[in-house]
Amino acid sequence: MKQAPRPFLLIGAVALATGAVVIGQLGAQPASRTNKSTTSAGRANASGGDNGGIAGAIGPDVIVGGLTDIVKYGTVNGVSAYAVGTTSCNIGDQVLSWYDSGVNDSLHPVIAQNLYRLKGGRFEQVGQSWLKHGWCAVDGNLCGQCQSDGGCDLLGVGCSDPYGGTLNGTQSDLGPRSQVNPSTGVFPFPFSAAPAQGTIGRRLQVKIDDVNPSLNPNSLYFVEGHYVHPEDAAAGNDNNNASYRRAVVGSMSSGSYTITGNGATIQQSPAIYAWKNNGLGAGIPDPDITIVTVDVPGDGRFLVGSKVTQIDANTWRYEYAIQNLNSDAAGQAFSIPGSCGLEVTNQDFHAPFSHSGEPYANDAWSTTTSSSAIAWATTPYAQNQNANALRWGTLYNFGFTANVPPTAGQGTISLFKPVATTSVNVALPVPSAATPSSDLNSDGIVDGGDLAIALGAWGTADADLNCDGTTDGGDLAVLVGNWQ
Ligand SMILES: [Ca+2]
Ligand SMILES: [Ca+2]
Ligand SMILES: [Ca+2]
Ligand SMILES: [Ca+2]
Repeated sequence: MKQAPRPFLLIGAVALATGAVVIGQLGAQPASRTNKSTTSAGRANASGGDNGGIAGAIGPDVIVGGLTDIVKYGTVNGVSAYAVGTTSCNIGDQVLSWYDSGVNDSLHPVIAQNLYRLKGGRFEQVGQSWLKHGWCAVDGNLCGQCQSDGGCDLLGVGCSDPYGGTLNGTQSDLGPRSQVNPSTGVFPFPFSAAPAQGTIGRRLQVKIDDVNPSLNPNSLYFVEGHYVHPEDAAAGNDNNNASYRRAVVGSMSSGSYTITGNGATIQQSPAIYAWKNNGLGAGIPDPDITIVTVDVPGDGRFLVGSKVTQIDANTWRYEYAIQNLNSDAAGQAFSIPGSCGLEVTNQDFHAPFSHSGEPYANDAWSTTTSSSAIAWATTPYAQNQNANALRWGTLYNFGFTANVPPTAGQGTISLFKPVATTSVNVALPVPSAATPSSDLNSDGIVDGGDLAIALGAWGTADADLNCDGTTDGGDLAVLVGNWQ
């Protein structure tokens, strides 16, 4: 007879009954990981997509089978706190350790909870929690037939284990993300941290203005759960560890807005897939959004989403979102190729905030535009190891408006930590090469007004019409050639 679960685990079990669950579908694309373990080869279909993840599985393989109840805790200084219930499953063929004491006490999962908002075509992360440290895995059947191991210290093959929202919001069980290596799944335990602030400390924090319905009309929200476990990582099974579910913001009570889950948990899908799958409205995919994965050799995975929208005859909006799933190296910069005639406006950036004593900075990335690149960057590792790098479990946004339509190209993510690979390239839609307009004052005609500007810019790049880096007689020839 199996060990009786602690009574409050039933909270999660009850919530589960109302949470519809879908086994691996809708664009779950955890392609096999070839850079860490040869045993992962051939697992592309085993851990996602169409077959529910059982056949061909090798080793222990934890996933988020269900995102259940969402608990709210109130608001302090404009920041509201929540916790999201998560039910894990072991879809592998070996048991998964779940120790929280004794010599193996760090062989258990840590659980990240995140909140995202899809608003005005942009998909942003607006909240993140510290990491719930797991304890006591029971023998549920959410993801199939559980082969009971009879105790708390293992998650058996095929078994599921629920943590209700109140458990995932227990402040004393929440440790910092900064002490976890998401690539290896290794972390110290017990974790070290200053005492938690009352009400909101360590929990999933979101600025109340980011969920206020009157400030965010026509917005969709999504919660995400993500398990990190050293055995799952060692087996090369850690690219399927995040799942998302739509969430709906309700009414205000006791100082914060109610948020509830809505519809199915989309298993083995990092939240960035919610952008594409709901890009034209709830449940309506947007074919113009592309999501691609890029793996850092020996490290972890980024997912990059992009969407380009034509605003008018001569204006396009470029939106990129990068989710760091489990790269320990993290991202330091992102760049898109530029061109001589490219005109960029409204270049911007968005990141969720770290909190509760995590050591990371929260300053915005710098933005630059030149004829060679449109770029964003944070402080290099050599200058500040706690700079606002694109760390695991977060999604950052990069956007701009340009005067040319997109073409197939390549963006570059520069890595933050000093690892062998300094950057990775990713195929993306990027602005096509632009030819400078001779209508320098944008009045619709090429004439003396533009000539005056060219003469005033002599020796600088400000009226460089032939893309040689300066303004001189060559540019005057171009301008005169376009005279109207
Ligand atoms: Ca896994
Ligand atoms: Ca068990
Ligand atoms: Ca003109
Ligand atoms: Ca020139």
